[in-house]
Amino acid sequence: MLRVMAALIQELMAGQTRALARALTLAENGDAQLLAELDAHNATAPQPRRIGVTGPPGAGKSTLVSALVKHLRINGATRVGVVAVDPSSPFGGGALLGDRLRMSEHALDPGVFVRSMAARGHFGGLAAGCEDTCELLALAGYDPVIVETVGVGQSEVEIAGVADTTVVVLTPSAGDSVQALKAGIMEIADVVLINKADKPGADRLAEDVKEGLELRAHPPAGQPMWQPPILQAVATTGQGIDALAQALQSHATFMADHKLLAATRRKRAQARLLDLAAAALSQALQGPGALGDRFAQLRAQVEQGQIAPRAAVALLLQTLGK
Ligand SMILES: Nc1nc2c(ncn2[C@@H]2O[C@H](COP(=O)(O)OP(=O)(O)OP(=O)(O)O)[C@@H](O)[C@H]2O)c(=O)[nH]1
Ligand SMILES: [Mg+2]
Repeated sequence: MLRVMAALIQELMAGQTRALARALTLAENGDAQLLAELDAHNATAPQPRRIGVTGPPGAGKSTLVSALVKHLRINGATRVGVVAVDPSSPFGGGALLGDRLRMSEHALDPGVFVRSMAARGHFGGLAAGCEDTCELLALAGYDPVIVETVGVGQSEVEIAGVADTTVVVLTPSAGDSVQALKAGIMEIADVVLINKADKPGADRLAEDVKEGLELRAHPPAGQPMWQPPILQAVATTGQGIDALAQALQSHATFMADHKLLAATRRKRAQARLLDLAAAALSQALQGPGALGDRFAQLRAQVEQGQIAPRAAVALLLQTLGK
């Protein structure tokens, strides 16, 4: 079976789109052999740039990503990958119709691959699943990989963690800025893009965002500080996309100049370790084996009121410590 997976990885690395699609589905279903094979290759593979695009529903993220993809393709990117993540949708594997439609201008371009992901499944959580998807696209030679995430909230912030550079998209519509500031998404922004600048209120929003960014935590003394640019765009016409591409390049250069990319990726690996360990532990607690047995025993005691949940956890940790 492992040989089958090795062959599949070879095929996707050779540029076979069908092999890539199949591997992505296997990864989403948590196929241990495929994932082991992926890890083995990943250890040595070069990691392409990852761009996160995030913001409230309907802000124009997909339209923007589509325009950016077009720009990148015209300017020399041979393969651009897009992962559209919707934490609120239970459907995946390309069921997000809106994204499909808005990306359809690239449907005939073999240099563009679009994958949709949803909340369902994903051992270790959606962020961990998204990481696997990005890594498979990387192995298949897609560079950069762009991750679009819908929503404002914790899941969005977590998924933003898979990117090297995060673009926060806002619109002049009422409430966006307030919401963004509240949900702490200013903290994750490397570039703030005010889309729908054809509508009134874009300048006003830019002012609010500027104030919001000034409240951001500063890095430890002596460490360089990146100032997120605040851009305006009209994704539907392509206005402002050049400036966005330039800002992305500037951020990449800043990261490289100050050797921040490796640190960012190490931090990402740590977060991933925690996600995967927590999921594995949870699985072990409910499965067969010594840990599962001990947990079942303690659960029975809690059920019968012989012991309090917190005390049971203390005992469980003792078991683990041995
Ligand atoms: N007026 C105007 N409309 C825009 C602009 N960009 C996108 N839209 C429209 O806004 C709507 C939503 O665009 P999408 O690209 O699907 O937005 P999204 O953020 O990806 O949406 P979700 O993925 O559902 O959160 C569409 O009708 C777009 O045509 C813009 O710059 N100006
Ligand atoms: Mg979208």
